[in-house]
Amino acid sequence: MKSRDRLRIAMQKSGRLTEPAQDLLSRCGLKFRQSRDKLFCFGEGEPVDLLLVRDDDIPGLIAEGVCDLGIVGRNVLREYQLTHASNGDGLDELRPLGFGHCRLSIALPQEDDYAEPSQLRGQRIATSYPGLLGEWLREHDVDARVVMLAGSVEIAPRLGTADAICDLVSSGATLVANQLREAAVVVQSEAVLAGRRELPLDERGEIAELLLRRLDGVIQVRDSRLILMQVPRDALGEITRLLPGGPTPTLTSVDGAPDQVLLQALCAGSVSWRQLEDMKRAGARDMLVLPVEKMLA
Ligand code: PRT
Ligand code: ZN
Repeated sequence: MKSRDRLRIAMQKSGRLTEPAQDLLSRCGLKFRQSRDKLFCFGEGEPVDLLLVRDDDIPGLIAEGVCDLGIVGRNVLREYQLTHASNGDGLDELRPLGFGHCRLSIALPQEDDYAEPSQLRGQRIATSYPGLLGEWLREHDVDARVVMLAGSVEIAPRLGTADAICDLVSSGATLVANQLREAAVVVQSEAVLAGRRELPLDERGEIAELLLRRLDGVIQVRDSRLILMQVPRDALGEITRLLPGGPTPTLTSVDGAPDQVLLQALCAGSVSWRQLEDMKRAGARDMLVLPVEKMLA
């Protein structure tokens, strides 16, 4: 088989997104043989191979056709699109993946109050995201100076090289440790599946579509629970209302107990003890809550 009959996915070699990305692909039924250089992993079973790279290289590899898909932070993808206009144009966020959540935010020294964007006028803002910050400043009609730094952005105000920063935040602990306060959110980010706007028209396109369908099946049920219980028919209305997420339950009659039904429902999100206890008080019994692994409608 020619190499380009196979789909190639780029993901982060070692970092925050590596483990959840691997987990997601394995839930989609993809298995990889790890090669000795650990840069290229040959896919067993499905014709899908992995390229393990730095996250910053992923959008470029897709834009240049070296890879077909990539798992990367929205922050990295959008920054590439903004700073590589001709190449970035053909790229698209195909799916949000629900992990690697963070935000790109502007932060100021703790002693500075913040009320509105116009305060940033004339300030020096240090960032590794000049594209995204520049776009935000234009949208808010703020003329500020963007100071490009590759790393350790958070110490720039203390060093006196900037008045403010624009960096990724998740818990906020790094900001606090550097005596900074979050002032404005520029982008809400999470890991996304990136690809070219047009899927390839050959076999790779078909494999990509198969993968997207599996991915949807995994994402859709990732936080879902299947709930099973026996319910008296006359309490059905009340118990259905108590089901978290308002799903439409499937009902099955119980042999020898015409006043009872077996209720089965797929609930989005977790089901708490309290919710179960409320349903039990309303008459439900033999309740089971099960995690869901896959779904194919
Ligand atoms: O080597 P390579 O270039 O591949 O890795 P990297 O060091 O550039 O990336 P990595 O692994 O740090 O992050 C990969 C992606 O994870 C990012 O592009 C984001 O999409 C996402 N992500 C989620 C984060 C964070 N959360 C995060 N907290 N990326 C970075 N951080 C950093 C942030 O820059 C700051 O220094 O963590 C610190 C803040 O964390 P808190 O919890 O103190 O606010
Ligand atoms: Zn990086």
